[in-house]
Amino acid sequence: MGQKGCVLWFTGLSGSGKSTVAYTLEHALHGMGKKVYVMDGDNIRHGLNSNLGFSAVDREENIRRIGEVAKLFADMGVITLVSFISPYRNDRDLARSRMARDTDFVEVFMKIPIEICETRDPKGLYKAARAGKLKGFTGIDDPYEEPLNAEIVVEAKKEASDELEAPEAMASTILDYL
Ligand code: GGZ
Repeated sequence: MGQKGCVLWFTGLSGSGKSTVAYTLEHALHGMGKKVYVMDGDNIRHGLNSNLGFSAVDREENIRRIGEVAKLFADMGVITLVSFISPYRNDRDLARSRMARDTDFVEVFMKIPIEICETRDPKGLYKAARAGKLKGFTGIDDPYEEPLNAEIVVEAKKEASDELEAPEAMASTILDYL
């Protein structure tokens, strides 16, 4: 019997750690001999979706295409980790509804306060958004609709000293669920 595919759909603000946790999880699953793939901005927004920006319409189309590709991967038996802000509840629900009947769709909400995401700000995007140089940035002047029924909610640790261990700890919480 081949492996059964599924979709783990990470959603959360820029800087919430979606891709970091997804790649940590990929590494762990790979070590267990699983077929696993991460879809994120680097391999999708630069390729398949390079004609899309960040308007509401483009974000919707971005997520729609990603959902369709994730479905194909899952149909092939791949554990598919999807890492995009995916700010609209309706778009995430639509992706979920498109999966085959026997495909598990696990929504993982990276519930990290914007203050923490903003402190990380590796690309200086929050800073630019606060300065009004970048318009329509999620969480600043563009909406993020929190999931109401995510299968997994990942929250930030209170102590700063836990910061380093966080991705591994978060990934293992998700592994336990799986
Ligand atoms: C949000 C933006 C924007 C705007 C560029 N709003 O931290 P990053 O850089 O690597 O992650 C963000 C990424 C978001 O792309 P997604 O495809 O995940 O978004 S969505 O699901 O809403 O379609 C950020 C960068 O692109 N970025 N402009 N205006 N994030």
